[in-house]
Amino acid sequence: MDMRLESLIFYQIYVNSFCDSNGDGIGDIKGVLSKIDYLKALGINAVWLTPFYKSPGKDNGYDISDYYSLNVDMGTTSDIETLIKSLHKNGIFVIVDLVANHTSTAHPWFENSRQKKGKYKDYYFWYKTPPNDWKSVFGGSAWAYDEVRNEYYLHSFATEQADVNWDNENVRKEFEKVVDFWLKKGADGFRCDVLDMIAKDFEEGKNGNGEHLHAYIKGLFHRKGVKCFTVGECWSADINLAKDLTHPSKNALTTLFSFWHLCLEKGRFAKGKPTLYQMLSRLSTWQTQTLKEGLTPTVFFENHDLPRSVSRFCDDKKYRYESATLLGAMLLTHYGIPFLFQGEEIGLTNSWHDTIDGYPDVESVGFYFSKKTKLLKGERLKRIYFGGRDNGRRMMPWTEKKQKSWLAPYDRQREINVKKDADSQKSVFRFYQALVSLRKQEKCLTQGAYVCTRMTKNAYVFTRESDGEKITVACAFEKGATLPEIEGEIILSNYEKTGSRFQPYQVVLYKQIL
Ligand code: TEU
Ligand code: CA
Repeated sequence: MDMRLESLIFYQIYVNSFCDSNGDGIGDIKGVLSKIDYLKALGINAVWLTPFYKSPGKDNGYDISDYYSLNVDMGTTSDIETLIKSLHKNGIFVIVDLVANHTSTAHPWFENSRQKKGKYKDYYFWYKTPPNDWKSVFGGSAWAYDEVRNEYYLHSFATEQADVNWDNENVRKEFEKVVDFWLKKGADGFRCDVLDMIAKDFEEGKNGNGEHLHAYIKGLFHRKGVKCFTVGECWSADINLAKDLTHPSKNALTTLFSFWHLCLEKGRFAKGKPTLYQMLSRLSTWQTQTLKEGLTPTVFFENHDLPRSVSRFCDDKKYRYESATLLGAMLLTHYGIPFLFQGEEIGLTNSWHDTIDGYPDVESVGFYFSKKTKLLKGERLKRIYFGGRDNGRRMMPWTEKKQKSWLAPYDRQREINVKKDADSQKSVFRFYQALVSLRKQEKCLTQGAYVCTRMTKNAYVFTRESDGEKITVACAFEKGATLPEIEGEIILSNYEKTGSRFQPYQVVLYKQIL
């Protein structure tokens, strides 16, 4: 298997909603197994599987009650072993989710801890009274009272997700065991959930990014005999943190997810829509900064926590095909490791639902009820429709037929589904296929220098160059743009005709032998 960093093209599988093999309405491991041909047709060579571990499901599997076994809905240990083997056989590298900042309160560690049993006593953060006013990401105080122990514990997310105490050596050892276990099962690495939050600094009032962060990560992944790919989810990452955690000399992470280019509003439910220009100009700055520092960045626009990029940054009605293919080109021609998210390759859009029942995510529900007196119902639903996490979590629409599902299906499933896309003249999937194969073929796209030559309110142009070859990627935003002549032969475009006047969301790739 070709495991060189620069050749990786990831596809994130939200297992709960990718493919349901037994018709119970929940995606599962056997479902993923049945879609390997689809992944191969797309051409990706690595997958990230979201949590499939035992969990009460208060935060869709990110509240784990046993790191070593599968949730019954997901399948069995033998299913995951078979899946990893089959993916490997097909040349696909596999990373699994490692949720190390918190466990479910249903985890036996928490049960033992609330009873102050043995070594578990200090596995979590316990206080007689809350020591600060930290807030939970999902709303309200981050401190909850536990009757059994008669103390408060920290939960940065849902009340049922208690933060574990990484300052405790035994906790660190527990996670080393978890890492070893999944590597032994064949996983090639980990996507590490909110990894910047594992090191707290109570004195400085920082619920994350504490002074021991680097040491904890290095201790976890750079032990004797451990060698794996790691990507840390770090919402707080700036270039300094990225340097500290992902520079090869630092022996910490392979790469991280920085959200700077995606955090353009004041919170996910804020009013208004960011522009493609805002997003891409930050992406461009991040490219230049990371390249200069010798880091390997990730490139992504969607995941299971984000709304659909076509709806968020572009036009999901009149120009849906053009928008989706333009974003695809941005994903696959930049420097770094691209992470595609399921459904992005067919241009899935946000989904409208008339009641909050259509958006059961804990974060959306929290927003909906907490703003009851401040915003009208229609406005609250509109905000959730634009920014909510359920947009990425609905069952992958393989055909127009709506199946039984744990979450209401995409509202436009009849119009946007895998089969329809394949049958269509303008197939987003086929454009992605072309991009993926181009990325595999053209060394300059993976290893070449990145130079931004134009970034205006209406257009973006950049080049990738190495070994006497240059690819120029030019695109226009929502209004179209007139661009100066670009040298080279056109190798890909999402419009039939290309002149100096670019149409809305037009993207063109030019290749030049120098
Ligand atoms: O996400 C981290 C996280 O903080 C996001 O959920 C986001 O910042 C939040 O929605 C703010 O608007 C990870 C997982 O990807 C997510 O699914 C989990 O809910 C969360 O951690 C807790 O494990
Ligand atoms: Ca199922």
